[in-house]
This record gives sequence, C-alpha cells and structure tokens, in this order.
Amino acid sequence: MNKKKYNPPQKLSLNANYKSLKDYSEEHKRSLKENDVFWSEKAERIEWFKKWKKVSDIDFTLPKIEWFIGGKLNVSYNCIDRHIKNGKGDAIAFYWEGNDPSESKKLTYNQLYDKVCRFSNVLKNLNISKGDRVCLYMQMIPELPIAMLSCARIGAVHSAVFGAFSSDSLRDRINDSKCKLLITQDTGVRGTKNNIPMKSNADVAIEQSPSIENTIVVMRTGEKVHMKNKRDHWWHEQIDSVKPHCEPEHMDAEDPLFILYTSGSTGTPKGVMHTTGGYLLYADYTFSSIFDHKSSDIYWCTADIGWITGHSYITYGPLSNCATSVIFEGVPNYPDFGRFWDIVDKYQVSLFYTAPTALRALMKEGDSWAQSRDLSSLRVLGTVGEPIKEPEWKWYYKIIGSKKCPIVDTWWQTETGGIMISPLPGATPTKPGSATLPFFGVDPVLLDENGNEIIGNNKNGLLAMKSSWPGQMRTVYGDHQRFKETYFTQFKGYYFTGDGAKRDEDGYYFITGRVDDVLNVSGHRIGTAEVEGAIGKADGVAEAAVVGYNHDIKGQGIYAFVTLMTGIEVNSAIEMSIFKTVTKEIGPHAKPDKIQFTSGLPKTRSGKIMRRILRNIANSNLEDMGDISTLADPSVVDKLIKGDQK
Ligand code: 7RM
Repeated sequence: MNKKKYNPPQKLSLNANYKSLKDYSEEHKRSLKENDVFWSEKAERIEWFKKWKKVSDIDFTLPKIEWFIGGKLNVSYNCIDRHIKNGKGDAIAFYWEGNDPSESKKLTYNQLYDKVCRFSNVLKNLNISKGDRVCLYMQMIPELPIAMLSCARIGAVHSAVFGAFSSDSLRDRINDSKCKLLITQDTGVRGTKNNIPMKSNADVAIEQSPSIENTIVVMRTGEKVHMKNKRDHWWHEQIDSVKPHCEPEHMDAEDPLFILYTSGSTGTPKGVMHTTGGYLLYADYTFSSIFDHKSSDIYWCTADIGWITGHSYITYGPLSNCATSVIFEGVPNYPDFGRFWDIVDKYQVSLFYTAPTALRALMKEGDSWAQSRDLSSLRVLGTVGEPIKEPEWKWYYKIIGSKKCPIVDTWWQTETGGIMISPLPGATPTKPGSATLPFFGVDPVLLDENGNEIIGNNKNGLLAMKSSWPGQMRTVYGDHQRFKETYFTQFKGYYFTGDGAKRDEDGYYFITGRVDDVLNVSGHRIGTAEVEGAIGKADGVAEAAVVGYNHDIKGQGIYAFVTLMTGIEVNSAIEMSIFKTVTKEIGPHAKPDKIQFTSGLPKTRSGKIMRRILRNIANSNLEDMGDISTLADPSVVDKLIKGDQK
C-alpha cells in the first residue's frame, strides 16, 4: 500500500504536548502496561471534591465497568467554576453564530456561570432532583449547552434528542427513560427553513408521554406556539425569578451524567449511558491532546450537540479545558457555500472539526468559496463520523489547510464517549484515509469471525477493544442484558465495535465501515431495521428491506426494496406516502434515497432476507452474486436486476 505520509508541521510539533512519534509510542506503551497508574495521573487534570479509592474495576464478561471508584466531583463545576477560580471568568466560553449571519452572541465563563446557576435553580423549582431524567429537544442555541450543564450541576441526567427527529421518535425516547421534564424551543431556524416546529412536535410527543410533568420553552424565533397552562413555562420568565447561585451537587464518579440514544442493528434505539468521572476525564484529555488545544485557540466543531460529537467536543471537552469555542446554528450552504469559511475568517478559528460529508458537499462547489476567505488562522483540522476518502482528505489538506495543518481523522462512537483512534497533530505522520493509531489507554485488536486475534500488520478484521478506557459507556439504560448481548457476547472478553478495519504495514488503522446492519448517512447513524419498520407502516406496503449504497456526498445512501400488498399499484402516491411515513416515524434524515418496488425479496427457505444480494444490486455489483442456491426462489434475483415490479 505504501501511501505517502504527511509529517506534522515542525512549528506545531515544537510546542505540542506530544512532539514525536517516539514520544507517543513510549507513552502509549506505558498507558497500557501501567493502565491504572496512567489514568490516576491523568485524573489530576480535573478537580475532585473527594479523591477516588480505586482507579478501575473492570470485567467484560459481566460486563462491569467502573472508574475512579469512590471519587466525588461535579461536571459543571469542572467546566465553569474552577476556571473562574483560576481568574478566567472573563474568557469567552462561546461565540454563538446564528443561522442568519447578522445574528451573533458571546458568552464569557462568568456569564455562563450565571446562566447555568439560574437555570439549575429553575430545574429545582420544577421538581427536578438528582437522578431524574430531563429530555432536551432543541436546535443549536446557547440554551442547549446551558441546559446540559445545569442538569449536570444538580445531578439530573440529560437525554438530548437531535432536533430533526420526529415527534414519534421523541416520544419513544422520552418514554424509554421516563423523563420528567422536556426542554424545547418555540420554533427553529436552519438554512432556508425558518419555522421548524419544535414545540408543536413536542406537544404531539407529550400527549403519549405520561412521565412528563412540565416543559420549558426557549423563545428563539417568537413564532406563536401553544403554551399549556401550568405545564409549559417560558425559559426567559423562569430564569428571571431565581437566585444567581447554585451549589454544585457532589456526584459519585459512577453516577450517570447523560443518556444518548443511538441506532443498532436491531429494533429500537439503545439508550447509551455515560457516567460522570470517567467520561469527563476522557472528553477533557482527548480534546486537549488531539486538538493540541492552547488557551489562545479558537475552536469550532460543526457537529450538532444532539449527537455524541457535540456532547463530548462542543460541550464537555472544550469547556473542561476552558476553551473558547464557536457554536453555529446554521448549515454549510446558507446563505451560500462560503458560510463555513466566513465563520473561520470572522472568529479567526484555529482548530476546526467537521465531517467528511460536509467536506464532500463543499468540495463539489469548487475552491473559490474557500480561497476568497482568509483561512490563515487555521492550525489543526479534524474529521469525524465516517471514513474520509482520499479526494476529500487532499482537498481539506490543500485548499482549506494550505498544506500547513495536520488532519486528525478521529475514529470513535457514541459508545466510546470520546476519540479512540486518531493522530496526535504534533506527533503522528498522517496518511489520507487512516485514523492512524490508538489514543493512550486504548488497546484495539482485529478479530477474525471466530474471535481469534489477528496478529501482525497488513491485515483486515473486526475491530474490538481488549481493555476498558474511562469514557466507555456503562450500560444500555434500563437493559443491561442488551448491553451485554450487543457488545460483549459475540467475542468473549472484548468490547466489539461493530466496525471492520484494516491495519497496514505501519500498524495504522483504516476503518472500513460497519459490518452490521447500521448505515452511516451523512454521518447520521441509522439502523436498517428502523427504516424498514417505518416503511412497513406506510399504507399498501407489504414488506421492505433496506441496505446502504455508495453515495457521492452522503457517504452512504439509503436504498429500499419494497413489496406492495396484492392489488396495490406502483405509483408516485405510494412513494410519497413512504417518504411521509418515514419522516413521521423517524425524521427526514432517514428518508430513502432510492426505492425499488419489487414483487419479491430474496429470502432463504427459512425466510431470512439475503441482504448481501440486495447490497450488490443497490451498488450495481452485478457480476458476482455469490451462492444463491439457498434462496427459496432464486429467480427473484434476475427480476431484481431487471427491475421487474411484478
Ligand atoms: C463519533 C460518531 C459511530 C460510527 C463508527 C464508525 C463511524 C466514526 C469514523 C468512522 C471511519 C472515522 N459516533 N465512524 N468516525 N468511520 N472513520 N474517523 O460518529 O456513534 O454516531 O457513529 O461512525 O462506523 O462505528 S456514532
């Protein structure tokens, strides 16, 4: 393979925390060999009310995962109060850039303290206390991280639901974790959409969410919304009538911090649960090392806070490091394709973190959007969410970074809490398409189908972790058995990621993508089973099978094979009804890109759909269909290839 390597810029290495590959390798070896010593040293990065008694207690067979046992701390205190105590109260925590370029705000750490304390008191007044779940259904507005930190301050557990999810999805997530309170906004703005009905979606969800006692509504646009007497409260009215101080709750290191739902290969989304001490330390330390963060940096992560990337690398990691960040409400192409670069220019962003899908969409529009802006402030560029391919990697490197910024391709998951495989910008030579080497304390292995470790380089396999790290999820909320079955059962003694990977001659990892039925559409993680379930609810649909196919911009697109009930004709109304149903059941981001109506699906005699065949058809790999002799009716394959609908 021998791809060209890109060395870290000397200027950056000189002042970086880790300055050479040798530095990295030695420290990585030590981090595995003396794992507990290593993490207890790193844990000094954060402030504890009470020191832990034991660093870790891990058993993947149960599974049991505990870090910093007996330690007490508060995440909001670590993200705000301690910086103020260190004299940094006037530093900017957030620059907020609205969807419309004319709208912006800034918030210092002192101001953040005031807002978080007040809102914490509001939560208490509405009967929220330690351990209660609070659902956050909001767009990218400052009140979202404020609400997260306020929950953390009083020990409530937040469950953020990405703002594009439908009311049905919202309802299911609220009910799964029995949230007592829902925080939302009147309506949302994103690109040319200026009236996203957040509150009215929430109203529909709450009708079937008996655990919700109250809602708090941020007035973002001033659009008229229905406010139910006694149940619904305006954010701005509430915060005015409370005290501006609130003592942080002393939380146990293993007390839950948040739940975040993520898609798996089967059934309903899982409530990934993260706890307090290990998660915060892992977000804090990875942010500092992987972005080589310095107090003079301006950092911008373009992800949505409703996903894990936003939790760890907009809210908790940066704030714990007393960073100054940009939070952006809008989209890359509004008002035009230069918007990202306008923002980099306006705030002199030095650390920039985005998704390959955004890069592909921007690359397609030509270089002039970027070249007409001043991007000279940039120092480190990051990507996350899906494999980055060589064309967009090189474009990012040359056109955005002017060949002077290292690219950190960061591989991780909702489940891992923070970045697991990534270059360190001052130490690791990079290769396009490779997330390179494991972070400190991370011990990846490649397994074969039988669970044997694949030793040596230039090998492909299933990516698993041999040992725990502090940011690891602790359970699936309310279903520890599912936690065990999903991640620890197929390969005993390992955490299985669900991804495949290749390790090249230098031991560098190239993530090849999911090996299960999970799609990655524009960085959104979507289970094929969820989409199939949604399509199946459309009138006239008998059955659906969904697979991914290569898509120029989205990375993967959604390809649905659909059979209709006898007597139902294929027409555009049916197609529309499928789109509408998926939007209602999940959200617009899960709509199929292609629908192929067919009279039958390729099934084995026991009735299992052979997705391999559908994947081949969706990707136009028609030469080798492999063994189709186990199909109940092999003639289905020819019909599918020809596109016969009858
Ligand atoms: C952070 C996040 C996780 C899945 C993961 C992979 C894919 C993420 C990369 C990547 C190749 C990367 N959490 N993935 N980062 N694939 N290179 N740098 O995305 O839970 O939403 O998704 O995303 O398949 O398993 S997530």
